[in-house]
Amino acid sequence: MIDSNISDIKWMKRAIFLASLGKGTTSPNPMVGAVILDKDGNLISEGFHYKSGMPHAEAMAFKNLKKDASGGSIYVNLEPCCHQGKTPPCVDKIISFGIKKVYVSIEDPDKRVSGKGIKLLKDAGIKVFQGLCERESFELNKAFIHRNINNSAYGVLKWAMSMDGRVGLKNGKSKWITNKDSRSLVHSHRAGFDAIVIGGNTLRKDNPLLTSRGLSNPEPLRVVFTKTLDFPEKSNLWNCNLAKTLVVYDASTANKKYLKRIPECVDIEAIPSDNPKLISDLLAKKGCNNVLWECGPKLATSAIKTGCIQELMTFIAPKILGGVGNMNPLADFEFTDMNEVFNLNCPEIGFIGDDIFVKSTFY
Ligand code: AOF
Ligand code: ZN
Repeated sequence: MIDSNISDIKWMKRAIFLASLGKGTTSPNPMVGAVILDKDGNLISEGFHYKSGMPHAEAMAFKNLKKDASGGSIYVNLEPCCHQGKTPPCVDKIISFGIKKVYVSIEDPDKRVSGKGIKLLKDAGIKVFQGLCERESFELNKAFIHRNINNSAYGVLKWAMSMDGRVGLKNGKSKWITNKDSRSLVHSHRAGFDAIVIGGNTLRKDNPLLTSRGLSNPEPLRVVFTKTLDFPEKSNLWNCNLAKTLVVYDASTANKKYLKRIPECVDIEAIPSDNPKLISDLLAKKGCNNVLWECGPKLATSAIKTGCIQELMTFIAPKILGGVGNMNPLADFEFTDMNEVFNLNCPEIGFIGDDIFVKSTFY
């Protein structure tokens, strides 16, 4: 049932805004916000979920109550939970505080909930209105939803290229293609991710920091995938004071004698092949909802082929690098017909100075 009253939309948008304050800290949990009105429609409390293990949005809102909520309404961007997890079920709180109307934007895909929370509310005689602002709510929690449905992390692949589609010169030089503001934007984007993945070649060639430069706390997990384990003794990724690092190696090809070069503070996991899907699945198990892939052409191409990538973040600079041998963002997919190529959707385009930013999706 959808109630599209203007003020209901306003309160749901407020709940979505509150939810977004948890960006970068809630994983593996979703971002959730809650707004409570009294029986006369006055705002009496609000709250949001900050971190797994801490109170859910509804619990925060009930904790912050300024007035009696009985006979009132609550607006939440995700179906209230009905399970005992790290925290008690929100449905019980909603019922015990005497709320009469619950506005839910979208269902919780977590199998412990998925529709059961809404049913319990209805069984308790509460009116439930579902579907307000669903598009915005889906967009906000698309990574949480993706991980719950696919048991794999939502992947975003990023690259910066010239007007002629090059990401570096033949000799590997690529600093810098895009302008300073685009590069700062990448740092702030990183803050919204649970992990950043690169391949061994990128580590050896660029020795990146892979941090948000302090914009998020904790910093995203830095993940480097290697087929050889042949890493240098010194690397920015080995500095665990900046952020955590995880090395994932292909056990079928790597030489384990190199393991001793990796400092003890770095986590290490083996996967049985070089299939990047195993990395996405492993990171989902570790509680990552979303992953930013900042890798070179080979790993990026196989990440796309194996379904690890749901979204592209492309920066285009007004430069021409030219040259047949200069670097492309991707390797060959060996398409032989235009019917085989990927057709993307393009929900966002913007300018950063004279660079262009394009967000596109595979769905
Ligand atoms: C809500 N409100 O604010 C959130 C919900 O381990 P727990 O107890 O934190 O439970 C995590 C699950 O609870 C998570 O997977 C999702 O289904 C739901 N998250 N539910 O009613 C909230 N964060
Ligand atoms: Zn809950």
